[in-house]
Amino acid sequence: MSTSLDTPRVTLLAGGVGGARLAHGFARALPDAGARALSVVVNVGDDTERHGLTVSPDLDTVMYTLAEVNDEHRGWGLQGETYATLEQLARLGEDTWFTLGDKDLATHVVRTARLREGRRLSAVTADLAAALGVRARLLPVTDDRLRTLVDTPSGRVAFQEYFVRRRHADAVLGLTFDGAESARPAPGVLEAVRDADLLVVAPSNPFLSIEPLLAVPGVREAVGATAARRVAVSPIVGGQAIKGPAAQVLESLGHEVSALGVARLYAGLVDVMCIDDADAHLAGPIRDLGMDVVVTATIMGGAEGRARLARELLADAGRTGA
Ligand code: FO1
Repeated sequence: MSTSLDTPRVTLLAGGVGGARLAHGFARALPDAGARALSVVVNVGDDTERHGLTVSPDLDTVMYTLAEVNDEHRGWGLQGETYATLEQLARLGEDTWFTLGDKDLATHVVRTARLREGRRLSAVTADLAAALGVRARLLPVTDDRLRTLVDTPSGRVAFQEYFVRRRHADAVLGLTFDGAESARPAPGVLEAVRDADLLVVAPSNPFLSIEPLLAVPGVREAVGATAARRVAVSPIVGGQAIKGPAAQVLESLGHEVSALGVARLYAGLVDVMCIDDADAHLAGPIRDLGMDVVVTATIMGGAEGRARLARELLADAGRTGA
């Protein structure tokens, strides 16, 4: 393991908002949060096509948050958006249940144009992130097509149909990561996992955001093989999801809705569970699963709360010599 504690290498496995906020925390906490120090491997199972454009919501949420141009209130999209294009699209008969702002649309136009020129999603993402001033390395988990499909009581639907159009109100009976079996990790993904000193599973939805990442052949194995200290941050605090449908999804799929339920999912994959102070009483049962436990404030409010959580995780890794 490459270990210099002044310049630890951090790799974060991330979905949307929770992953983006913790990535922002590390970008602030690391002495030099450039591409060598911070890599964020991002889910693409939520990607969708709207109005002929390829939209990568989780990549964009992480990118905009790291660039500090995101809409903090919603967690996704850009600050100061306007919706003239969407209004006109509606007038022209398009279905506009997926809210795309005027400035956000520019990202999708550029991404789609470059993909059509034959460039890879990872290369296009790197260019977009650099253009917005993001210094960390932003990596889609794969350049290949991977789409999460959700089985609901009324049938199988595409991810954004479930999440946005149906407001994640359906019970989730099962998930398919379409394309995962034949997907290859994007360039840099396996290396980022292998070469990390600290590997963090973000407080993202374990089933909707993290599973599709791990479903790409080679990624779970790389997490298993890395010498990094591996930490998962619970997205469940006090029996509730910090954001989004994590609680309903855990329940629908028969898991306990608690930080302990999350720890059971990640047992064997990570060395440490990071849980909120509100769940301190679960530390014992989580340790019994064979994991170390970090108990701290995990609800990341503003930039300082995110950086504090990141520093706490770095300190834990430092204490254990990672
Ligand atoms: N989330 C919503 O709840 N409603 C939307 O209309 C919506 C549009 C949208 C557009 C671009 C983008 O990057 C994200 C967007 N999101 C929207 C968020 C997104 O659906 C979810 O955050 C993720 O896919 C779940 O991680």
